[in-house]
Amino acid sequence: MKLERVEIVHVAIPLVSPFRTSFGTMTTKDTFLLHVVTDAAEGWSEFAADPEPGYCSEFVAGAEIVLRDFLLPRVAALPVLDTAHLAPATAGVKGHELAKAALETAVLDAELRSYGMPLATYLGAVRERVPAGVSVGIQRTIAELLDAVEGYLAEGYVRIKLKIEPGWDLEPVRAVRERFGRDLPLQVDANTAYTLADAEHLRRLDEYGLLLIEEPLEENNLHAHALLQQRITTPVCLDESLHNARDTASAIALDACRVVNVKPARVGGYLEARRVHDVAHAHGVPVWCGGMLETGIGRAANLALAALPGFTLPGDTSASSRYFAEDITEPFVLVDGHLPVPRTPGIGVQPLPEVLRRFTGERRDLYV
Ligand code: OSB
Ligand code: MG
Repeated sequence: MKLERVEIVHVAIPLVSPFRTSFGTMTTKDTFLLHVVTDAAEGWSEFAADPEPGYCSEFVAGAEIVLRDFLLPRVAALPVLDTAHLAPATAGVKGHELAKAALETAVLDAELRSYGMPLATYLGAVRERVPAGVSVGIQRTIAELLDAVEGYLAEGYVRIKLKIEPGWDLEPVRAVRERFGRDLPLQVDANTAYTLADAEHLRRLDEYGLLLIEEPLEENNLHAHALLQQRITTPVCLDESLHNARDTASAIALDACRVVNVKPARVGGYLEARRVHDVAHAHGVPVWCGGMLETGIGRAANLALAALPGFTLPGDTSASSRYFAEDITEPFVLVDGHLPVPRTPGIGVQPLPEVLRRFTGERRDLYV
């Protein structure tokens, strides 16, 4: 393939309800889409992070500069454009996995469309549909939390994840268990809000039979997570701390995690995400697909990944309506607690032009 044009399309889409985590509150999905035009086909992707570096060090304005000044010039210099060459070509740019993932995914979408191959087929998917979990933000009161969880369960979600932070942990977990029972698949996500000094406190979650506790301690501190895992029986799951397959191998070897959250954006794209899956699966460590409140563009590709054999736990791959009154693609709709894996070429979806126009701020060519 030959690269002809790369365009950044800013989008701002209101969330149906504010999403509060230990690192902040989101009310709008405010990011950019990457639109890649080649001589063979076009591709789309979505930058997964936010305007502020609260979840990770990357952010919208920074990623644009990284793409424009460091990633695209290296990719444009390749004699042939194909997806497998992107990571080696951009390895000299340290970090910036989310920006790299956006570029790689848009090129992969174009490449697969040129072959007529769905992303699910390319990745090695073994499922036609994937079970949907839902990530429930920190609420103002326990009563509001119980209402929110009740609503999601009525819609059919098969697993609940509660966002937690110091002061909002034991109480909400106890209340949800009391109301919905021991059998509800339930897990928590702290987004790095605790320290090892909280180990005895976190141990009190053990009695609630949680599937896992996600990223309880500071990012990249595998040693501390391993020490915590020695003191609690709830399986530790890592999100922010795993940036590639090598980190995943180290974390498993150290017993710093017994479950892996795979977010393609966080590890630089779907090729590395598949390697993360492979490493964990080879060790018998269950994986599940995380989310970043994606629009239909990011969601479609995540669903393809979540159909791989090692994804044995429901992911944060919820329906479009959990996030948006109107998505920028055909919406993903929950059927019997599952979402369908797209089976048309590439990521399988495209922005709906009329809807995209309404949610688009600035459009800018990065490369012509
Ligand atoms: O830590 O998994 C996380 C959303 C934004 C940033 C980080 C996280 C999340 C979620 C929501 O938990 C997952 C989703 O529904 O997309
Ligand atoms: Mg997380």
